[in-house]
Amino acid sequence: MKRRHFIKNASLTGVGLAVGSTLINCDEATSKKLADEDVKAITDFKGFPMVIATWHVIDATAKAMEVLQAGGNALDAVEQGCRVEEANEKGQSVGKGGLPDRDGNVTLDACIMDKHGNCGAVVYLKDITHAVSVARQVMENTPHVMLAGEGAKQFAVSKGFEPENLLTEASKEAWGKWKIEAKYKPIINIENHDTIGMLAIDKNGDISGACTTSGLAYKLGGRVGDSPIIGSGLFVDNEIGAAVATGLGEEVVKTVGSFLVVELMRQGKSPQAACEEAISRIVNKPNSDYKNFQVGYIAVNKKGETGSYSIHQWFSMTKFQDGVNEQIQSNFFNKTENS
Ligand code: SD4
Repeated sequence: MKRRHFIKNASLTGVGLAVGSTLINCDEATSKKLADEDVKAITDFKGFPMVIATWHVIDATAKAMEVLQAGGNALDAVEQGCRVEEANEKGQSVGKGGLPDRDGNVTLDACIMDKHGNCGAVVYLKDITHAVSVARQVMENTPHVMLAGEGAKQFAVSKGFEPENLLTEASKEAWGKWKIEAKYKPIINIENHDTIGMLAIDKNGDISGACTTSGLAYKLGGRVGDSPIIGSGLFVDNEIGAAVATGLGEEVVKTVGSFLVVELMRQGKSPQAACEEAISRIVNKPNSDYKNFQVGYIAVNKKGETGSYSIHQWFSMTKFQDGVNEQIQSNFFNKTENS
């Protein structure tokens, strides 16, 4: 396992103090815009720009950082970062090469959210690799938030996206093997929990996020998970922070997980504590079946502090900050058995 990277930058403490009133005092935070001196402290913070993502995706975070270092904004960074994994055919849970539903259709879900709280999403998108970019087009070029299925595809084509077959030979073969028993069972921590959620803070201290997935392998045709649902799979509040989820989407949707994490940060919790509380809402439900599924959250606050937490072991976050791009293993809830 790689070394966990702790932020030890003295300027962070300064930023923490400077923006502390906004982040810690719930009443003020909900009603007040950042003061000028807070904004200055944030933009002076050496830890920005920064990017975090779910799972081990250092090529994706490297791409996002390249955009940020070139002066790009957080929105461009998360879109470009997610596109790296969407194009990676070896990743069987995102974009091209994603595992299909039980009928053999690869269907993609994605969303994006910017510093103004604007958002766009696509669900059940077929034949278009870069779902995250279609989601951005929905946000920027339609009066809507979400487009689904055939309408989403037609919209993408009208914007110049090329339709292509997303079912690779490897995923077709995996589907063929699955069909022998055809049992639907979400599996903990394999490729079918490899949704890419990415959160970035640019040099101005502004936050954006994106999330893209082919959803759970061998799902029912038509099934949509948490990943394109604003508030569930992703939420960004530029005054507070952002969060993104991975894992069994049904459980994330039921607890509106990413919105919950951000609201907990608004109430003064650290990103780490907020992720832990959101997981505790799932595992502490009466009759929770949490031993049989995984959910993981990552979060960042306005100070650039991060957190990640999951139900089971082996969830990880990739973080690129202060010149270090690395995978960080997440702490997790279920310590009672090898998960
Ligand atoms: C979903 N949250 O569709 C996604 C699954 C996931 O990698 O994380 N896949 O429920």
